[in-house]
Amino acid sequence: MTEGKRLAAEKAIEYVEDGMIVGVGTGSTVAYFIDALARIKDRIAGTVSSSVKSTEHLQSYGIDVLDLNETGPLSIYIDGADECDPNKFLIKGGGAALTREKILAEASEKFVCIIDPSKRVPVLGKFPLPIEVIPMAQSLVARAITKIGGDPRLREGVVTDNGNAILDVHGLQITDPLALEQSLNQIPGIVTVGLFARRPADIVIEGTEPPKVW
Ligand code: ABF
Repeated sequence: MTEGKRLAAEKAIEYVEDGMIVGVGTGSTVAYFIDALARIKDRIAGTVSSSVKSTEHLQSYGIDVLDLNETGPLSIYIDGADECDPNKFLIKGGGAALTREKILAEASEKFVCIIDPSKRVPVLGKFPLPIEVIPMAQSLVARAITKIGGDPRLREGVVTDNGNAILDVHGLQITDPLALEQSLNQIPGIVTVGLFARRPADIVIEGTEPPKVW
């Protein structure tokens, strides 16, 4: 599993061009990418990070972490996923960084998703769907999720970088990821839904030997 993550992460370096400001996701696959990025850090103009964890990792190498409000749109965003379907629709949020990850994906021209092969699924939903919620709305959102057949469970002991909570929703049949993302987005109290269908990945790199790019 980790070999697959490393292979995908190292292949993603090929998409980093001189002078780029690179959007950087979160998770163990991205950690391999940050390690590889450090080896070419003098070629890039800096990064924008999706979490405190990635920021600390980048800064440990002396890589500049910039403010998205200063950089404007990004050429490239590199991030992992928990699940990826044939349409490059993703479930993300296992790392509790889904809100800033979705912001960076939105801001980026090219979203390159790096995964080990185990993340590829025919249909999304085996991985419980992470949803970031405003703490006061935890119960309200949980009731709404239950009404649509989901089994929402609070991710104990986790507060996101934005000070919010995470509900992990089990048991959803996600036959139409785009429709589900759009309907959940309407529920007051939901900050971010861990479905990336409105803005899917542009390129997927699977950590096989050699890596599969599609
Ligand atoms: C983050 O990385 C999350 O969105 C996703 O849940 C997680 C995948 O973690 P890993 O790369 O450690 O499998 O982008």
